[in-house]
Amino acid sequence: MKQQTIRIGLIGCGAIGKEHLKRLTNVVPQTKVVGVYDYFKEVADEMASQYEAESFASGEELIQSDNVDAVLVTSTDDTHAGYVMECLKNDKYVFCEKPLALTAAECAEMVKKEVELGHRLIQVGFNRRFDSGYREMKQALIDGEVGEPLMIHSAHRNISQAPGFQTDYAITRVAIHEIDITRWLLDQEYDEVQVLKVKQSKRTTGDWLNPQLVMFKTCEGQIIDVEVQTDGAYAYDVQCQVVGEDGTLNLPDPATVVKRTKQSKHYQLGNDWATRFIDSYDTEFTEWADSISAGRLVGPSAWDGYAACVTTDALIKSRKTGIPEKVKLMEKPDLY
Ligand code: ISE
Repeated sequence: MKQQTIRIGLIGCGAIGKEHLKRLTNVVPQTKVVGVYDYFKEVADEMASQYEAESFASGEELIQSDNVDAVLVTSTDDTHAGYVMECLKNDKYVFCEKPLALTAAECAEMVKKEVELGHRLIQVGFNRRFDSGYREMKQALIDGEVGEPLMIHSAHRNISQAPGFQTDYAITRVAIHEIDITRWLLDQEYDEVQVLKVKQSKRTTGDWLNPQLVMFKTCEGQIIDVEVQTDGAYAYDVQCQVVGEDGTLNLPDPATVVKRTKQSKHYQLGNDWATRFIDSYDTEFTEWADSISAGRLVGPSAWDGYAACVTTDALIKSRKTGIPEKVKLMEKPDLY
């Protein structure tokens, strides 16, 4: 049976928005982008004419349109909360890139509203949950292949940042991926978190702290360390090793040709998130569309977005106080 097309409205036509626009048009079979909005009207108009979509005068108008079934929010972080709340008011599915909001209080509002509605509408863009390597690690943990997981060592290294980058973004935009993926891998919430001050890199080009060492302790006492390098790294490199009672699990590097030449052996590492995690985005949106068609969202939820935001707040506080800070979550509603 042919599935019904899901008509998508896109808010925010920057780099990631354009990436997803292509994906929803060329990769995901059951979606069609029918409307776009961007703060810069000429950018939206250009995308609209390229993809035969309507250019809307505001994000709110796009959300309220009867022609739009589901909304994709890829605008600037400070606008996420407003658009997501508007989608909830209009009972529309919304996929929001991380972070779900700038504050935990705004995420809590969304959770409350969804609970009132009695069904999930929000999915958060934690794409790593759709990466085949992380999925294999999760399955190995579920199958008990390395026994009980005891700790995780991880690294998130970037080559450079766009102008305007700030110290906090290393937590809210970068380490937020590890905050989510380790909660998911271990199926645990965090008890406390900390940022440790470390020697600074001379390769940092902007006015922000780099690197930062970020630590999480789960409610069961497992420790996770994350080396966050936001500038000057040799490649875009994401590492994750789970240490279990009976063995370890390592996130695989992306498969590329191994070259043996000039008495050496090497292979190419990527330079950014798009090259490293491209397949995970394809799977993320294909499964999102499938779950909408099935009438039941299963991807990262508003609760996950909320838990991540409470954790980033505690980490930012810890960087200032220098001590571990508690992660205080509200009671988890049954909906999640
Ligand atoms: C960036 O801010 C992101 O949003 C990407 O998802 C992440 O992979 C990258 O490392 C960050 O710098």
